[in-house]
Amino acid sequence: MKVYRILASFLALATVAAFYGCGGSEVANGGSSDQLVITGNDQMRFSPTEFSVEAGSEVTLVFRNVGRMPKETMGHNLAILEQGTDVNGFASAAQRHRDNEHIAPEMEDKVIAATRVLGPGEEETLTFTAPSEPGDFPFVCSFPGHTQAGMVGTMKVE
Ligand SMILES: [Cu+2]
Repeated sequence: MKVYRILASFLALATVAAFYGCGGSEVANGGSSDQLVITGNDQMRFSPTEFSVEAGSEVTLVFRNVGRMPKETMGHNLAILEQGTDVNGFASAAQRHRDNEHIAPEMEDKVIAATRVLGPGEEETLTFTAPSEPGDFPFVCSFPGHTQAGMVGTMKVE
């Protein structure tokens, strides 16, 4: 599976550590320093809002919801979109598709890679091949209202 999920925010760190310890999974805090990690927070912001990848390379990206608010009202996803996608149009179409992780099925062809909607403390690892042509590719959180509120960023393909 490309998708890897960790639970848990409100649990003690020790519990989380125990999970890492027994799960044998590769993603953990304190892992390799060159790991690409993007966070989303309760203020509806990504950090960083820009990152670069090499054209055609295999990219591993961890998206982590570092907020505390409930998923139902402050869930976040991260969807990397094709160059030139109208991000507000994409987000508007996504609004009513809660059962599809807030991705409109008719716009899935615009999606290079996307996580599911994550609750507080959750994270997901995406693995995908970067586009072969250089350029700026938008990424958004398509949870209702978030793109419009500025939860957007840019993946630079170099
Ligand atoms: Cu969001």
